[in-house]
Order: sequence, then C-alpha cells, then structure tokens
Amino acid sequence: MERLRIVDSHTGGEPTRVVVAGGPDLGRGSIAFRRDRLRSEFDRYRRAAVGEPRGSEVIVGAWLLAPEDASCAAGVIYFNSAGYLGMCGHGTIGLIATLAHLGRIGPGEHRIETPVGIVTCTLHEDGDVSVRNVPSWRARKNVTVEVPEWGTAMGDVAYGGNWFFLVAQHEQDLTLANVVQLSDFCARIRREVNARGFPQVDHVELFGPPLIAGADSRNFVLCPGNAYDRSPCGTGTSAKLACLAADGKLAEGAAWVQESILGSTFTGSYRWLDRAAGKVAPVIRGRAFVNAQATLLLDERDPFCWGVG
Ligand code: PYC
Repeated sequence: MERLRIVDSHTGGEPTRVVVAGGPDLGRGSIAFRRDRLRSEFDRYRRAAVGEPRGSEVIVGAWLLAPEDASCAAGVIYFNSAGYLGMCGHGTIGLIATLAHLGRIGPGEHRIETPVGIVTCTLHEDGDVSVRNVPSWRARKNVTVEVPEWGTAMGDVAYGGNWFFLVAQHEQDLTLANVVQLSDFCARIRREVNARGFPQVDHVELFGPPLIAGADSRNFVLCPGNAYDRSPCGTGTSAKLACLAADGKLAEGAAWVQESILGSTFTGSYRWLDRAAGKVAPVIRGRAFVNAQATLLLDERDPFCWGVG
C-alpha cells in the first residue's frame, strides 16, 4: 500500500493540504517541468490527494518538492480537484505555516519556487506570513460581456499568479447566504470571458463594499473547479492591486485590506516594477493555522483509491 503524508491548514478559512512525503519521484528540473510530469504521468496522485473521497473540490493541494534553485527553501506545485494552479497565495501562507509547524523553517525570509516563478515569503514573529508574489499586471480594462440570464457585466482581465476577471459593477449581494447564486453568476461570466478571447481566465472575482471595520473591499472569488475561495484569495488580491495601481487608486506602499466572503482578511500592498508596462510586485499578508496531520493510504483494492471521477 502506498502512503502520502499530509499536513492540512487553513488560511482565512480556505484549506491547503501539503503533501510532505510519499508519491512519485518527479526527478529534477524546473518546478514547471515537474508540474508537467505530475500532470502527464502521475495525475492520479493529485486526484487521490485532494479529490473525493479523501478530499473535496474546496481543498487546494501543495506538492512539496526540493527546489531547483539553491537559494529557495522549497519548491511547490499547487493543484485542486479540477487541475493545476500557477501560484496560490493562501496556499503559500499555508505552506509556510506548515514548514514552521514541521520545524523546517523559523521566522525570517524564505524563498519558494513555484511553476510561475519564485515568491519571497516572510514568517513574522507573530505567526503572520507575507508573500511577495510574482509580477502582476492588468492585461485589459473594461471588458464587457453579456451574461445569459443576468445581463451585462464589465470587468478587467488581470494576472496575479493566476488569471482573473475582476468585476466591480454588478447587482449581486456578496454574502455567504448567496454563494450558490454568486457561483452561478461567476461561472456564466467566465464562459463568456473565455469565449470573448480570454481563454486563460479561470478565476472570476466580484468586489463590493466591505462589511467589517478597517477593510477596503469585500470579494467573492470563483476558482477553477467551481469552488469559491473562502479566503480573500492571494493571487486575486494581487490582480486587484495591479488594477488599483494602474488606475492610480492606491499609492505604492499603501495598505489595501481585502475581506473575503467569510469576513477573513489579507492586507496587500505593492511596489512598482515597471510603471510603463503596469507591472507591480504585490505583497500579501495573512495567517494560516495547521489543523491536521495525517497519512493517506492508497490501497489499490479500493475502487476509489485514485479519487472519484
Ligand atoms: O489564494 O491565490 C489564492 C488562491 C487561488 C485559488 C484559491 N486560493
């Protein structure tokens, strides 16, 4: 029987499952190369780790790897029950909390290799984690789409480690009681945005006024696979920061407090990398809590050993 050792955590309510040992040897090479190997040769391990019956579409998996770049503390491949993610902000905060829980790192700066580039994380003395994300930018402003049964929606296409469609003007109520309707609305928007020439967009992010004191905005984020992000979404907040920077609505270094649909928060800020190209380096700060440590058993006699579907 094969075994996968996992550590679970949540960041602002959004779960991360780090696979810390076991599974296939992906060899050496860049993390993108090893992600492609995991996808093409060993995808069943992704399904076994985060899919039903051991997991669900809500869990984001993080496959821990030895880094290729010796200046990095670790390499990581992010995935969920639907496929693979480029970067994951809440997952990186969960990964750093997990490495600290395992005694592998202490407070200070740690570089992490992801398939889309190196991110620089700081584990603060109080347990918070800051992630200096990959370069982020807005690709297109004010894209209008006709959403069947909902009418017109307008938003921006932006990159923050994953591709987002960010919608600020809509009639939706951003509350937990409304997540079924919000998910349907966002899934329809995504189909239209993909058909309008942006096939890379796999996350849709709605913004509205904050409900908690001190926040600047509340969001709802639909992820690939159709689960919604319980956290404020690190890559989504990075994309938002890129848009705010491009519009001159947030000064370099100023704090932006992004509230999630659960009411958890990330604090973001940015530094310009290339003002003419609209590229920023976002920093996202949040907190993760480790809540389980387990061994997954992969028993070939089990008809659902490699997941459902
Ligand atoms: O925090 O970047 C994020 C994220 C992406 C998908 C779920 N969470």
